Amino acid sequence: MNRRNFFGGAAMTAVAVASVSRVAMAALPEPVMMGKPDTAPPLVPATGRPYSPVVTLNGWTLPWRMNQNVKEFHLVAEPVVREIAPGMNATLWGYNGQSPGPTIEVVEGDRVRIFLTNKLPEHTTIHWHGQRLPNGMDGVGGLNQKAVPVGKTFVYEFVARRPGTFMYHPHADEMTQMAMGMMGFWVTHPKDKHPLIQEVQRDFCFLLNAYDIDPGSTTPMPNTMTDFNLWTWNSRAFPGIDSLNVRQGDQVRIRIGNLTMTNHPIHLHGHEFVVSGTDGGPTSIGSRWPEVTTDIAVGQMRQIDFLADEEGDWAFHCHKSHHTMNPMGHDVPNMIGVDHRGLVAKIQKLVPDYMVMGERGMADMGEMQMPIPEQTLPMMTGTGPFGPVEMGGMFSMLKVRKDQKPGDYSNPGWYKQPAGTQSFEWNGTLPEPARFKSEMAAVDGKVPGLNNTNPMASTDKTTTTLAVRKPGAASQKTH
Ligand SMILES: [Cu+2]
Repeated sequence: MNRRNFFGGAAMTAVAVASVSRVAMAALPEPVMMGKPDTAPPLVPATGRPYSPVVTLNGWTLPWRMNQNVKEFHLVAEPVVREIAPGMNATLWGYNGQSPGPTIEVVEGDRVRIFLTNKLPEHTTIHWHGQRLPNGMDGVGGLNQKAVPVGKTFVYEFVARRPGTFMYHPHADEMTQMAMGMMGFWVTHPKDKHPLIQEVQRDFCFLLNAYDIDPGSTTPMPNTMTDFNLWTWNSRAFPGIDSLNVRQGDQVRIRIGNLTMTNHPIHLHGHEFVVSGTDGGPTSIGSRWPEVTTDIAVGQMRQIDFLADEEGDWAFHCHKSHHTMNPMGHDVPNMIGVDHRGLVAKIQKLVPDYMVMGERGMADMGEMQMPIPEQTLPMMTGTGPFGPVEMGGMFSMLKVRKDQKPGDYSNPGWYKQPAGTQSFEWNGTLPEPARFKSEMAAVDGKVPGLNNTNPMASTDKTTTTLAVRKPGAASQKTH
């Protein structure tokens, strides 16, 4: 094995752990570390069976080495500093330099060996959520194995028996270790064409996680059960979450796992998707129906598939509005409709920094440059091409572009809407109705289950009269 094979040809900012002794290193795969919270390009496999790799949102895939037909990975459990969004670093626990840990990608039938080195201040284990494996490899401390003591390295070894969407996390002092960010994604690709697993052009994955970090501090509070103030995807909060950038016409898959304490209805704008798989495996074709929101319960994973055929910048977010907020959004008294005039000046005599929040709703918060403690994200901070997006937390965008090159995951910038297709202020007149004809023509025939029922599409080119359909054979065909 040489270093070049080990890295699989991927360009990434990886550095070896210096403190592991040279002797120990000789037998162990060199642990690969990540120094940045960026979305790494897909890791195209240089050894082993070929597959179409995933892209981990604000994450990366762990390189492996082949050792006599065994895929060997090395995970290092350790304290890390994770940038939640520009302006806020959190002191978390994770793997190989980041929280979550790196994504592990293997192929159905692969024999996998994972070395786990414990550099935490307490013991740990790893549970391989969703996998078929020997009982002694399942990673529940005390039940399946002794926990891995501080400073020791344990080995997990099993065959990746079924293709699918999985995750890994400790099963020792879970409450602390998961609250501190210890988790990672696992994808087992099918070894052959699979009747229930469609080939896709883009395949994204991320974990839902949440932290309770007091404004001004950096370490999460592990005792919090429900009242979290940072709702994150792969330990990032908007505007720190990268967009999902695709080419128009791509078949897209997004895999999501939930390791928070509550459910998250994940919602995609502009498209319909199907749930093509769970951590239990691919769903049967007959069980799939179109959705624009899918609820992901605690400990569940969902894999959604869709055709990205609508150009634009489409919001993609948790539909719980409190989950698209950063700290400062909670424990604020309700001031909507309260008129503070006169009162503020009086209070400011006693409390010079006093300011009013929310008497006209909270939208002012999106623009307000209020002083907040260091290492704290404003409640809603994202800025779009038309002003504040007024969201934080579990929010990102699907960016669909005609000219995005195959395999190019870079951010194309803001979508340039065609003239006359944006919501506008009504001033008593309306533009020529003729404008709508081209839009209707574009819609015509595209809505599944509605077969050419758009009356405007069948009018001639110069008038906009509605074609009134009479009851009869024609109408029966359309319903
Ligand atoms: Cu949510």
